[in-house]
Amino acid sequence: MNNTYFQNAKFAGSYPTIEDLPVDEGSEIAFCGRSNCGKSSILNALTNNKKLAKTSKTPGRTQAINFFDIGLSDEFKIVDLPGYGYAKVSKKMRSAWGQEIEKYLMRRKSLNALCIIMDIRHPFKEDDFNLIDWCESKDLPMILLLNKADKLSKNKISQATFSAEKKLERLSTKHYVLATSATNKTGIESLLARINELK
Ligand SMILES: Nc1nc2c(ncn2[C@@H]2O[C@H](COP(=O)(O)OP(=O)(O)OP(=O)(O)O)[C@@H](O)[C@H]2O)c(=O)[nH]1
Ligand SMILES: [Mg+2]
Repeated sequence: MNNTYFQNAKFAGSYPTIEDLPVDEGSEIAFCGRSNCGKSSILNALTNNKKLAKTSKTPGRTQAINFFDIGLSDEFKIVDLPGYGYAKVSKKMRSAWGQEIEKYLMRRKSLNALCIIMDIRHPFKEDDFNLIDWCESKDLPMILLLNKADKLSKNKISQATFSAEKKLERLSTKHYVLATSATNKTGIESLLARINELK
């Protein structure tokens, strides 16, 4: 029963700065990753609701800290963060977002785990490693997604998963690697199970 879609998920608010965030209680999993890796699409896949979080072909779609009440319990939320590494916004904007995200990550006591999403074809960029190392330093559990798996053959997916697991061998913090696709739903059941476990 644990792996059913979060069908009762609801948008719970959008916050441009951390000063306005809902009270820091309960538990949250934050979705992080480079712009365009599919954070919002994965959230929609988990909830079986294509309209829940706004997605776009153009990187930089999500521009605030967005909270979703997932319907598992009153206290548990998923937080969809703006992507990092998006070159087209001005440097000033980039650093302003970066600072808000950083403040959220550093200060939020309810943050229970991170779901770090990467494009399976271009994983482990410097920003991704920074986040992974930061989780390791805080002993914060992480779920690492190799997303857009529909773009690769089964064989290549296995290779990418194996190679990711190898890269993360050194970590002592709890972590999981999953190949996913928001498009054809590969790995979504496993992700539901992991979120249920870490919530
Ligand atoms: N083929 C494929 N495309 C995907 C997948 N996930 C997302 N996309 C596409 O990638 C683009 C970006 O998806 P978003 O979910 O908006 O990405 P995001 O990480 O939320 O982006 P930002 O909000 O800009 O940080 C969209 O065109 C999606 O349709 C996937 O698993 N497979
Ligand atoms: Mg988004």
